[in-house]
Amino acid sequence: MKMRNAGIPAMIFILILSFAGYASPVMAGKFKKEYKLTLNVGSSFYWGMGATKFAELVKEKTRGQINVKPYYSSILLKGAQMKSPQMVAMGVIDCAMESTINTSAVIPEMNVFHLPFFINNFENLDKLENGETGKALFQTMEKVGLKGLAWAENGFRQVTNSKKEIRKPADLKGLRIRVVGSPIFIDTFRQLGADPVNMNWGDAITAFQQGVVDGQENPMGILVPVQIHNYHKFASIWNYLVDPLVIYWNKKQWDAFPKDIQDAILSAAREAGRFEKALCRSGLDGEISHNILKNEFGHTMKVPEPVKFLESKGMKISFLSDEERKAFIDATKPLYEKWVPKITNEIYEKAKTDMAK
Ligand code: X2X
Repeated sequence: MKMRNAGIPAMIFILILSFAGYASPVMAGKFKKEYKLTLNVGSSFYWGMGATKFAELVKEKTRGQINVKPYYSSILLKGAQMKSPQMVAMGVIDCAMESTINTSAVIPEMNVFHLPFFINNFENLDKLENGETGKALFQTMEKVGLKGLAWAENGFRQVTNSKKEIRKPADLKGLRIRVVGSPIFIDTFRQLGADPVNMNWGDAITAFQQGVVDGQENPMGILVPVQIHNYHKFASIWNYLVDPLVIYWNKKQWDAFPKDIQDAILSAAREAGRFEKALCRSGLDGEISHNILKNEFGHTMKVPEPVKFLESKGMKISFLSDEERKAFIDATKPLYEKWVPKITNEIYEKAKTDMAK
């Protein structure tokens, strides 16, 4: 009898808590043992090092309460890199450090970064991420159940191949180029007369080894760690589009975290993003990123000058002149008609405004 009476106030207490939104496992101090983080590359890539850093910082800043475990090389997705945002939105995976390319199947607005020859340099990219465009993109993520925490970077993508130097669109004619399974990439390379083949990154490395494809496109932060010089002799530095990364979390889970935990994870994401960006930009932005790495993170790059490094391995690295780039810009311009509406005019205009600031 006594027991039953005691149960009623307890029930009411729990009900009140749940209506107030507090009845999450968090309340009882029961965080999950492990929060799974997905990313598409291995731990030796700069992006992979960024994910490792994020996990370390989260642990440190939450005083061991939150344990993020990076699952490298899309292992949780069996390599299906384009599925990461879906899986995080569904809560099958807790969080991600993922490329905007791999996010673009769910959030087509992310293709604002992948419009050929639109963004062109680090300065413009930073303006977009820190400006109205970045804000709008994070809002779009929330609509599909993802909480964007911070930007990081894969980088400006450059084309490499085993056959010939590429300086003009005609040089790409007929070349089999591995691209990610994202339609804007297929469109771009078809438009330039190449023969694009879409393939997950996990299969791509074997395809380079076996010569199944003639070429591919990826940023320096991938080309150096994957030792592209072992497969391809030619690289053209054309900065044709950029590939930022976003650190994001399942929104429902995120909203249930107490404020101090959210703040700690956010701060970890920003710091890891800053570190990882500097890794990817080092040797490509004068002394800026070298100094960030040295002064803020006590980190020295093993390969401080990526271009010189690849050249020392026998690659021919071609920098396109403005005029040469113009031929590629003109050739890919017609794609804007199809892709700007998918990105939405609103985001496209915001991006132009941010870059003009
Ligand atoms: O698949 C790629 O090319 C990579 C590793 O750059 C991405 O995940 C977008």
